[in-house]
Amino acid sequence: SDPVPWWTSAVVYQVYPRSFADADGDGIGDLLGAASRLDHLKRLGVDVLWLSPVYLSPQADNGYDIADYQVIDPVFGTMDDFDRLLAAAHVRGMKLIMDLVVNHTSDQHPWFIESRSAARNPKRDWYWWRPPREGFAPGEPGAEPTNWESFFGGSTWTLDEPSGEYYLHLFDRRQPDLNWENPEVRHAVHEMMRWWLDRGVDGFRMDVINLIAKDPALPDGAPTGTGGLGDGYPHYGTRPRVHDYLREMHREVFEGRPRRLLTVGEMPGVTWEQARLFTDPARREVDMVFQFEHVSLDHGPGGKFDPRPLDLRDLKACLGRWQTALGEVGWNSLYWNNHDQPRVVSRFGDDDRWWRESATALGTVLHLHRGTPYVYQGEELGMTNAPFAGPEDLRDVESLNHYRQAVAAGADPEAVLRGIRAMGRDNARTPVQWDASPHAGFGAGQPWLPVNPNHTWLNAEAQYDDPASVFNHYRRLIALRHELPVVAQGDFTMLLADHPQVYAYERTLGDVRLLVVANLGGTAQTVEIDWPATDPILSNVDPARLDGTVDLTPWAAHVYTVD
Ligand code: ISL
Repeated sequence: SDPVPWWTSAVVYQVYPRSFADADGDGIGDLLGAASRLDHLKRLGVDVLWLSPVYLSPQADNGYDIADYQVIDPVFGTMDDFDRLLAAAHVRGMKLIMDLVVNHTSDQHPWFIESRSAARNPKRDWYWWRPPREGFAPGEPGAEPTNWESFFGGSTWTLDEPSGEYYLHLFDRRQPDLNWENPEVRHAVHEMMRWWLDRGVDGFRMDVINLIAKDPALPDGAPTGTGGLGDGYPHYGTRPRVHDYLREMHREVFEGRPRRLLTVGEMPGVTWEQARLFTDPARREVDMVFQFEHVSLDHGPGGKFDPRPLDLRDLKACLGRWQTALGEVGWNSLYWNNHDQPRVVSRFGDDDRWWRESATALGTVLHLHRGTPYVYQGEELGMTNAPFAGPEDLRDVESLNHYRQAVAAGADPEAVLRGIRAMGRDNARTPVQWDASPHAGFGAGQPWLPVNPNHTWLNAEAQYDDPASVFNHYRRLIALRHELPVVAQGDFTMLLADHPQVYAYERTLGDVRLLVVANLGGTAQTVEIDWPATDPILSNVDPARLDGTVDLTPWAAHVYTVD
């Protein structure tokens, strides 16, 4: 059987290029900017860089709407710049994985332009085209072929006037869904993927890859209560065919390559039972998945923009279940943040009084689970949510659509904004805070999204030489995974599952035991743990000896080992 794959002891760092570093001063981050900051990643000690989309794109969804998979968008640079970044990563011993967005393309992709050009066009069937619902005229309210609600609000169908037919888009109307039933589509995608691998990239993060297989019957979904729309998920989310598509992709793209590549499938709504199938190495589908359960626990009855406080017991039950489920077979990815999620220190931590303590405690808890940790740019600095004053400060298509639709439906604009301030994706997308200068060292031009005013004290430069900084704590966590096989490979056991404020677990590998105890709250706690008396090997506050009990100051996190 396969030896233990390299990525079980690796840490991945996500670069969202638009917001990472801007070399040419146009206010938008770019490839040469990213290349200029690689030593930051090296210093942190990460193994892999995941690059969010840099392909040619009208940028309706910041590059998740692709108009050409084999061209770099001028806003990010050139293919030469890309090759330079890739070489610069490789020279530093880091791998680089690309974002693969193939559930949909941009409506400006030549494939869609052709597909739309005529009902008899050979590429018509590369996308999902349907006539109006039986008995309805094109454009009439209710004429959409199904009642599905888009991820970004409204119907998933947009009418193309000239042909009188509708096309499907699970996301924005400028992101039409590809028809994976059509083998020509699959072959075109495989060919494009091989082209990138031949160029030297080390794998792919696959955008919403569990949504590519639609039930061709396209049945209506159960009503969601919003504007007569319904939940189409059962008819496009994790359908049986997606396993066939991924196995085929593995065979056509990955098999027989000399290097062991990394594949991670982003999978909204995936259950642990399904994730075990996707990541069972014997099935040859993907190496790991991004699941969404733990980042949905604070969604209220009105969805993500109606947040409620997290109950820590729910979080422990959720992550513990995933640890167990993918313990023997399969593999977990571990994340708090990405470009779609609010900043974790503001969301599950305390970005005011206990900013440093809560950022490092949350990092500790996540990183020492079994799985591959993902660090989203700025998380290693403890970057916080942004203070958006009004809708004019927002840039994200999801937040803007939501604001427009909710206010049009009669919601109180200030209440809508509160939800967006807490949960909106722009929180993750403010420029990385490199230093205290006016644009935080991001670049010379006015950034496309304002830098967070707290960059005057919260920035990389202020943290490099401070041993207690969030950055240096993340550096130690990453080093621990590299150094201790028990972190990479050990079994996982949750402790104190019912405690409302303390997150504790044990990892074991042979005789080696590792214990993580973290107080995820602002009041002191004392807990009893049946373990040999010992001092911590890593702490985010003054080390606390464990001797039958351990005293935890607010947001304290301690790591112990015995062997
Ligand atoms: O962020 C979300 C919040 O509500 C999700 O619905 C998100 O859109 C979903 O996780 C899929 O995300 C991915 O595909 C989208 C893109 O907008 C996201 O940035 C990307 O990560 C469409 O390509």
